[in-house]
Amino acid sequence: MKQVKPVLLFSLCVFINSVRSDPPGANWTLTFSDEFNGTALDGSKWSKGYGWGVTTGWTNEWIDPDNVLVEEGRLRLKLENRPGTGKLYASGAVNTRNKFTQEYGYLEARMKMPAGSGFLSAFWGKRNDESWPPEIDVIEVIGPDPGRAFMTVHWDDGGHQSSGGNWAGPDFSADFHVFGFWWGPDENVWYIDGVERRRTSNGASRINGDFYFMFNTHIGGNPWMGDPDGSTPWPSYNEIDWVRIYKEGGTPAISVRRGDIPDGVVMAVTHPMTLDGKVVPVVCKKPPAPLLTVVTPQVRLLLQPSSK
Ligand SMILES: [Ca+2]
Repeated sequence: MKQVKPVLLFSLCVFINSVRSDPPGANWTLTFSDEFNGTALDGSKWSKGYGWGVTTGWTNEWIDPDNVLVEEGRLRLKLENRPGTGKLYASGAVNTRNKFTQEYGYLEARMKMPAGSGFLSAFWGKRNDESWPPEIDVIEVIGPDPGRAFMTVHWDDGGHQSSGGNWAGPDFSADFHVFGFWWGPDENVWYIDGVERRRTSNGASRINGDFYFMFNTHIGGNPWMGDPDGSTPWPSYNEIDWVRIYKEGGTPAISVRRGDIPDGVVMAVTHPMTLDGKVVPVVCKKPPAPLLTVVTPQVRLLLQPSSK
């Protein structure tokens, strides 16, 4: 046992290996990740701007490459009250178009979004060929209501269709939180800090193709997030600590040693894993089980990918 934290009155939280989250469900292979530990954006993974350019037809920001910063171990998208390219506000955005694409899998990022009238911050994806819809919104947070997570999918079925929901949680502008999305062919599931917050099968069969992925903050021009006003703080930042994308398949993702598990604990495993080097037979629920697996009434075991 490497770390024990009390999380509830009678509970312990046991972290094995590093403090990283793990995609729920079956075997997963990491296909894309960025910890943003350097001093500049990794151009082999990302381009600055949106996949199609530096502006949108429905918002009032323009993407200035100088507003895409990698510092303090984070990707920081700087938001400024500074006009350019026919738009009112300077913002940052990054995308993986033509550099990384994937169909289906598990997407996860640790983010802190800015509060303030006019901001709409997102982690999302669409087809690499720019056909639209479909679209996946792993997470959208609007600055005027930063304690609410919007989770939406869009698809085409004789016209644009969408299925959205939201969850009122903590102030997502106050601290970092982990936003996860299971993209399956039959169902889509959203997780926040490892807890399932939404699932729907609506449109799932039509949300397919090679997608690329983006982080950005739109600014103004739409009633949803409003326009910046005198209370909007400048500059503000949309911060991304890390992003990890997984694809189903491969070898068991989790490996633990018996000594890592407290004596007397009966493990109710919902993840493929090895124990003392032997694969533990498990039944993977589909759609997936929650990330946090209750092991006993007294103990929760947060299973982590092994780096060994
Ligand atoms: Ca980081």
